[in-house]
Amino acid sequence: MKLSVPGRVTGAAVIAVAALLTTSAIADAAPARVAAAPDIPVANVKAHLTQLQSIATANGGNRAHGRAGYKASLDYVKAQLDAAGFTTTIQQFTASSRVGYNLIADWPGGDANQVVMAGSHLDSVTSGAGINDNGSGSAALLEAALTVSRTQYQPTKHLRFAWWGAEELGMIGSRNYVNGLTTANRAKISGYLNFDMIGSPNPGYFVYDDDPAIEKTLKDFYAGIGVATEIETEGDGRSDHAPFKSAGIPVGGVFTGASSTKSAAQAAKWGGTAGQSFDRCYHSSCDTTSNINDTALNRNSDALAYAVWELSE
Ligand code: DPN
Ligand code: ZN
Repeated sequence: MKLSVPGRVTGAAVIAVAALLTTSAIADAAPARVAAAPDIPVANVKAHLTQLQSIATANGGNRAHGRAGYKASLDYVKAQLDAAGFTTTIQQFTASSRVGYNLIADWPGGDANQVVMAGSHLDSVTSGAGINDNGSGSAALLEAALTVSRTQYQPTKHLRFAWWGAEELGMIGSRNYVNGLTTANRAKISGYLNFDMIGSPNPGYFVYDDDPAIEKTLKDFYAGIGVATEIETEGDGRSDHAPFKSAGIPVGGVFTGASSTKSAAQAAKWGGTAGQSFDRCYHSSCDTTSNINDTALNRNSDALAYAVWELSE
C-alpha cells in the first residue's frame, strides 16, 4: 500500500491507517511506511551477535583471520544458511601465512545474468571480539538472508550474499573473490552492497556516495523513516566494496562511524554525544556486545533489507 495523501479521506480510513502504523511501531520500531521489503527482527540480529561474542570468548577473545574464532564464526553462519536452503561455497586463501576463508551464499533462482550481491567482513582484529566491527554487518546480513528464505522471496534478479575473510589485513578476501571472477561473471554483477560497522554506540547515519542509484535507494529508506543522513567519508576505500568498485561494479552501503568524532551539529540531528568518537571501542578489546546501539542496528538491518529487496525485484 502506498501512503499517498488523498484529497478526501473518511474518518474510518484515517483511523485504520493510524492503527496500522501504531501496531508496526510497537512491533519493532518499524519505518512508518509500507514497502515490499520486510522488517528485519533486530532481536534475531542481536542473537547472532551474542553467538559471535561467545565464539570470540571461547577462542582467545577474537575472531581474527587465521585464528580458531574466525573459522568458528564461518561455521556458525554457514550452518544456518545451509539449513535455510542456500547454496554455500567456501573460498580458501592464504594471507600472512595463515589460511583464510570467504563464505558465498547463493539463493537459488533469479536471472543469473543480473546478480545482486551484499557482503560484510566476518573477521575481527586480534585485539577484540569485533562485535560492531564487523559482527554488526555480518549479523544483519545473515538475518536478511534468513528472511529471504523464511519469506521464500523470489526476486527477478539472482541474490548472492558474502561474508569476507581478512578484511582487516587489507580487504584480502573480497579482493581475492573479485580477482577470481572471469570477465563474463564480473559483468553479471549488477551491484554490490557493503555493510561494515552499522551499529556504532554513538552512531551517525552515513550512506556511501559511489553509485547514484544505490545511494538513492538507501537515502529513500532513511527519508521514509525520517532520519537524516550524511555522505560517508571516513571510511572511503577502506572496506570490501573497494575491490568491486575498482572492477567497475556499482557499489553502495551504510556506515555508523568509527574513530572520527561526532560534531555538535551531528549530535543535534542524531542524538548521542558530541566531541566523542562514533565508536570509542573501534579495533579495541571493548568492541563487545555492549558496544552496539540497538536503534542504529535496527535501522540499518532494515536499510540493508530494503536495498536488497528494492534492487533485486
Ligand atoms: N573497515 C573498517 C575497518 O576495520 O577499518 C572501517 C570502515 C568501515 C571503512 C566501513 C569503510 C566503511
Ligand atoms: Zn571493519
